Amino acid sequence: MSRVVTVGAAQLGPIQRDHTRAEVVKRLVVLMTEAANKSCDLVVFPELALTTFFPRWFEPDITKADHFYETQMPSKFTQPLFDAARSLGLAFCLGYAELTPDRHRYNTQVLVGKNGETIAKYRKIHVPGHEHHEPDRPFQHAERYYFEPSPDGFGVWNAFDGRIGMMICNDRRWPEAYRVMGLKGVEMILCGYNTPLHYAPDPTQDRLQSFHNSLVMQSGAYQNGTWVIGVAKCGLEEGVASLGESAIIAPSGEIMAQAVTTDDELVTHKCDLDWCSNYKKTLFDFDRYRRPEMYLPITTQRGVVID
Ligand code: ING
Repeated sequence: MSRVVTVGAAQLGPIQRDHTRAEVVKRLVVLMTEAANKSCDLVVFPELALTTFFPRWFEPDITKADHFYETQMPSKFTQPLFDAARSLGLAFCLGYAELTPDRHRYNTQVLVGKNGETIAKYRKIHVPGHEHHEPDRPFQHAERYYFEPSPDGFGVWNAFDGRIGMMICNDRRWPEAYRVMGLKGVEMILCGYNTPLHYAPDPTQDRLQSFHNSLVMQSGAYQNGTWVIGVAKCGLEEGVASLGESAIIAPSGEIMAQAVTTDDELVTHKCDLDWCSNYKKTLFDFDRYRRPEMYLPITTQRGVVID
C-alpha cells in the first residue's frame, strides 16, 4: 500500500497593509475548504501568510511593527484555522511573524495536524536582506532587522506516515538546507516564500527570478530524493511585484503541478512518498556514496578561504 499524501499548495495573492487578520484568515479558510473538497490531507500556506510583507518598510522604532507579529499561535484571530483543520480533517502549514514572550522575533512556520494540534514549529535559518535602513532601495528587504536567525536548526518530523521537513523562502536557495533534512530522511519539504521580482543588489537577476526559484527547488528535491512544496505569497503587494509559480515538485525533480495566477490559487497533487526511495536507494544512497570527510569546509567555514 503506497503512502500517498494529497497536498494543496495554497498560494496567496497580495495582502495589503490595511487588510485585517480577519480578512486574511477568511481567505485562508476558503482555500482550506477548497482543499478539503479536493480530498487534500495537507494545505501549505506561504511565508508570512497573515500580513503584508512588512520588511519592505524600515520602521526605526521596531515596536511600531509589533502588530505584524503573532504573540500566540493560535490566537483569537487564527483560531478559525485550527477549528477548520479539525472540522475538515485537514492539516496545514502556516508562515507567520513570531514575537516570543521574551521579545525574540522570528520568521516562523508551524505544522498543524488534522486534529488541530501543533505538530512542529520551524524558524527561518537563512535570513536575507539587510539590517539597517537602505534609503536608496526602491523598497526595503530588511528581514535581518525584523527577524533573528533560528537558534533551533532544521527539523524533520513524523507525519502523514512519512518524514516531513520545513524551510522558509531564502532557505530554499541553500543546498545545505535540503541536505541536512535529507540526512534526517526527509520525504517532503514544506516551503513558503515571498520573492520580489526586483533584486536591488543585482537587478540582472530580476529576469531570472522564475528560473532561479524552480532551479533551486527542483535541484533540492532531486538531490535528496524528496518532495518539495513551494508556496508563494505573490502579485502586486503595496506596489511591489512578487513571484508566484507555487509548485509541487517530485523526488525526480519534476514539477508535477504549478500555479498559473498571482492570486489566491490552490494547486493540488497526490504525492506518493514511496517515490522517494527510487532516488534514496540508488543514485542518492547517502550512506553508500557520500564522502563527508571530503566536505569539512562546508561545516568549518562560513565564507570563502583561499588556501
Ligand atoms: N525573499 C527572498 C528569497 O530568497 C530575495 C530574498 C528577494 C532573493 C529577491 C532574491 C530576490 O526568495 C525571502 N523572503 O527570503
